[in-house]
Amino acid sequence: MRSLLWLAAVGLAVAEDGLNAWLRYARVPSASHHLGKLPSAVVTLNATQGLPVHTAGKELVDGINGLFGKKLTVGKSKGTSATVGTVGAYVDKNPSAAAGLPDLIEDGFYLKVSKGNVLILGQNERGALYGAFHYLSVIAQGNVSDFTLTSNPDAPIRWVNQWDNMQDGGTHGSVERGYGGDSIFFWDGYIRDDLTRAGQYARLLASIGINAVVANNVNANASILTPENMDGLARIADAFRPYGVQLGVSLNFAAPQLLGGLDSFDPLDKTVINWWQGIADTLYKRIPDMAGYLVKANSEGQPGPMTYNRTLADGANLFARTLQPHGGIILFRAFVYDHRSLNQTLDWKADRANAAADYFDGLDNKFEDNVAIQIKYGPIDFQVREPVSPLFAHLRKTGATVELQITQEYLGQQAHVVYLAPMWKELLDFDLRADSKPSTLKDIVAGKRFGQKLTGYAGVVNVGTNSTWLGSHLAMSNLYAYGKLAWDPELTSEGILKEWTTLTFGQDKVVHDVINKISMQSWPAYEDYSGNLGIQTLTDILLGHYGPNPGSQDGNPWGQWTRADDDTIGMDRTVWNGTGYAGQYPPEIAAMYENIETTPDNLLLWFHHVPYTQKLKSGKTVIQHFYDAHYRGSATAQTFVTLWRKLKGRIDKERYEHVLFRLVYQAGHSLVWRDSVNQFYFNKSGIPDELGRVGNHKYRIEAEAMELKGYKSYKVSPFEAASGFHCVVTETNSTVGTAKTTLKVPSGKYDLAVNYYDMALGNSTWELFVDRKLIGKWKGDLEYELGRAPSPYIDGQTATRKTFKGVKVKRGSELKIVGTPDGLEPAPIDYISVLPEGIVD
Ligand code: GCV
Repeated sequence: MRSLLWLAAVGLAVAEDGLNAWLRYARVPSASHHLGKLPSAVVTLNATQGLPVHTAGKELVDGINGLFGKKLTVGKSKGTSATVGTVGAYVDKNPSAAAGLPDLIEDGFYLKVSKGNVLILGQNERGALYGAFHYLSVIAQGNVSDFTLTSNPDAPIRWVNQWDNMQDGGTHGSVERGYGGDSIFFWDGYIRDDLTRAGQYARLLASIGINAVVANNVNANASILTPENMDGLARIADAFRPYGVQLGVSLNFAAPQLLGGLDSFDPLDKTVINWWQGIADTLYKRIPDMAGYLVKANSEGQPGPMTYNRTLADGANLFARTLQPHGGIILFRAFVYDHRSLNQTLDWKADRANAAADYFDGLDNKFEDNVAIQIKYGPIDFQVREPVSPLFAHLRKTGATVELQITQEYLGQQAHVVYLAPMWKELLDFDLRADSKPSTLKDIVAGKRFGQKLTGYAGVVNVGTNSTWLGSHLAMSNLYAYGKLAWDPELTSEGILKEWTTLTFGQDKVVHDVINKISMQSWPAYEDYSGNLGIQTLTDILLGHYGPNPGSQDGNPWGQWTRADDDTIGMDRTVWNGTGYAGQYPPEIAAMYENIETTPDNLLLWFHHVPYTQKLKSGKTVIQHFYDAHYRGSATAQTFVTLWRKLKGRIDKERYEHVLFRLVYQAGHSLVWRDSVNQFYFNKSGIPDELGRVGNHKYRIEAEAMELKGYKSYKVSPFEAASGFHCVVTETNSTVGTAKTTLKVPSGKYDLAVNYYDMALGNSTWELFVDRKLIGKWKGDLEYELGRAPSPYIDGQTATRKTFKGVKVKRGSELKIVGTPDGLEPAPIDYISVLPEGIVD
């Protein structure tokens, strides 16, 4: 008790693990001054335990207690009150009030705050809960003034997709592209017994307006539909229901065969249709409010209707018809392409980017009314920069949802801070000029442009059992922003961030300034130090999609090609000479991308194949832009650490240290990115950096050039993942290695940066000595600290930097690293930089 009082007195939050994210309800400054402006009681209209209005009442009680220390009574009282319920229930009790109420659409809410009385009305129960969360968010930001607000969602579909597997193991583990731990829903082939986290997740999602979650991976395991697992799904739906979040299910198209024992999964086969009808009826019996299905078909090895020469519409309609009696909908994915047959060498016109429009053209009026097409924002796959998918302009009758990715698959996997709202805003604001009329993506997915009813947003989130949900506290601003933009795409990235920061970290201006600076610079910085000018992110696309490996894009049928050779780079997607992709856009946009002069620099290499010496609008050549951008981006990443350090003592230690650790790691890995990408293109093009930086690192001592005992030189592949293309590894997996050198620098204080490889095959130990004094000792255990895809290789995914600041050395000092291997990790070292103060290289 004493310690609790003490913590309250110093005003510092207790250590926070992130579980409550932005719904912490932490005490606001000067809380006691505001009590008079808050309600004293909560009155819930039409509240049934386990449904959203009831939840809204509970949140109001808990929220106002936490935020202000005011305990609300429940039920009518003489004083002020917060009344929450549906419009219908309110008007039943107060018929005369009906005329004064605004028009609300599904899930919308009306909020009126006046002298401590609060009226929260939802068009439906969910809307009432959204209104309650909105009110709590406003007061949590310290605003207790009177206001009136009518808020309707921009689009009806605001879903989250989890890519959770039924089982851990396999290529992708418990959550495919998940970096925050194991699935909160499934374990060992079944639905978890304890679904507490599912309920907590639904709470967070409801507070940002998300109305459905597809819990299982689009690469679906048919076993999700066994009777036992359908019972389990019903339990997930029960955990979601108090928050108005509906459950959606991903299907495996071949389930009739894989699970049902039929000899076919042909969507036009009567027995197959009946089988699926049985599944729908069974599911709805267990989950009457199920949202519907999500289907990935004929893509990346998944089965689909094309196996039987049926169209994608035949496939989607099969499910649509089985759901119609129950009111469910289908989100059918446009991410359809063949990853096996594309041939880069033989076919200049082959292009994965063409696939979606090619497959869906001609089908627009063939889909049932309860089908919407779910389209990734760009035509390839969640890259750091892609043009908006042209398919959005093709579907006029069938509704479209835009698929965004909150889990940072190609964008640093939550080990790098990348605030994504600015990227999403650019995409949503992009005007496709369909029929030469304003046709922004946001208007298309709101159904405003073409008038479809079933439109909206799908966000791939992939939270896990980690208490931070996504594996990083700062990454949660992306989830928050996703929900907010799906509700209202007019909001600004900075506005959303400010709100999230206040709710997550409080009102300290310094905290705000730092988080704003880091976040708003993070996407441009990441783009700078990864793939530039629309060449794609350049992650290793054959392995974890995480670290740099530009060479992995080409020479395989995955179709993420860059067509980089010794002189030229970029995909020619023009109509006149290339793959014709540019021609999939409406004429004004097609003309812009067709012409190199009017193609924006940031998408130049997406649309055009050019020499490295091609001049950009900035006046720089492509290759010099690569070099400069990589130096600029990685330099920005270094500043994130300095900025964050200002927050020591201003936020709780737990979150401060967690974020600091990641930012230090990111700063180091941004240098790995910089050097790998620059080295790769320098080697290819042979064009030197005008500023002489690339390949020249005067502060570096290559490990392979040191005096080695028990260590040997090792040629790294891909070559650019090591400075000097080599590192050192211990001679055996059980013997210690030593690398020594005599320093030739003037005596003084230096930062010693050791670049090493932290593979997922063991936990080697490294010890750094100067003149026999131990400077530092660390383990290769990042696989436990960072959720990013683990790699067993010495490559750009595992390359890591450890820096020791301000170390005293003398001219002639002996610098020594001792590496003790562990498991299959041979304590690899790339190089050591001896850096004068203020220099990072
Ligand atoms: C769920 C990319 C990802 C896959 C993902 C796929 C998809 O290829 O790397 O992990 O599969 O997209 O969106 O279906």
